[in-house]
Amino acid sequence: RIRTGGGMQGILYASPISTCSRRVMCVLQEVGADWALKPIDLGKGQQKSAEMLAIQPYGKVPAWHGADGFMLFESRAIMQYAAQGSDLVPVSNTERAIMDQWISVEYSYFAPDFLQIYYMKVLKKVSLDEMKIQAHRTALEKTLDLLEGRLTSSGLPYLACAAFTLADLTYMCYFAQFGACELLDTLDDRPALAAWWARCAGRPSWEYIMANRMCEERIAKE
Ligand SMILES: N[C@@H](CCC(=O)N[C@@H](CS)C(=O)NCC(=O)O)C(=O)O
Repeated sequence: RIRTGGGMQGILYASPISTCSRRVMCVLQEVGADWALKPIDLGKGQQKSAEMLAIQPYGKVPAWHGADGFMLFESRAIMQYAAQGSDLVPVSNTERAIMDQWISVEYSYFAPDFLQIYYMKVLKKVSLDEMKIQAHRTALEKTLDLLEGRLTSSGLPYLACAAFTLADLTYMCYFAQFGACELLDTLDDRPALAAWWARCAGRPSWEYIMANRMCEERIAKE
């Protein structure tokens, strides 16, 4: 099988500092896509403009508009679309199934608990309630234990297989906020997960999308 990927060309409507946007920007960098950024200022409500609603009916970021006219919203769908045929998706059926399992865990269990903490501690769009934070933290720790257990029992550096895949990538935008969410101590007694996160965060794709120069270089010309 020939591994392709990277042939994508288009514009990503995104907020460079939003978690879901970072998921997609990281994939686009990983596969070497030819992409431009249309920055959407969430604080100014630009995600609710008529132009945005035409491409993302919920008025959220990110959304993809390909040079071929293909449009797509939902960060995980864009992530999967961009990664097709690339090294981010294992060729083996079982490895791919394990990748899908951890992506589903992220979406179904990890993100719902993590985001409640993030909304309270960082975005402040939900009023701070320490009891609720504790409950979400306890629930989140179950998933952190499962991730730690997976890495430890497999002896692998990444979640699905020996290579970095979407299973790892999909969590990165949230782990990057662990400091701001006062969750970094959860890694103290989970050494395999801490090492995994250091490995992921050191990827050139991630360092690039987190760097200030990224916006200047990627901004779409009007
Ligand atoms: N499930 C969606 C979530 C999109 C989402 O909630 N985006 C946030 C930024 S991470 C947003 O646009 N918030 C602004 C708003 O809701 O008005 C995805 O994965 O794309």
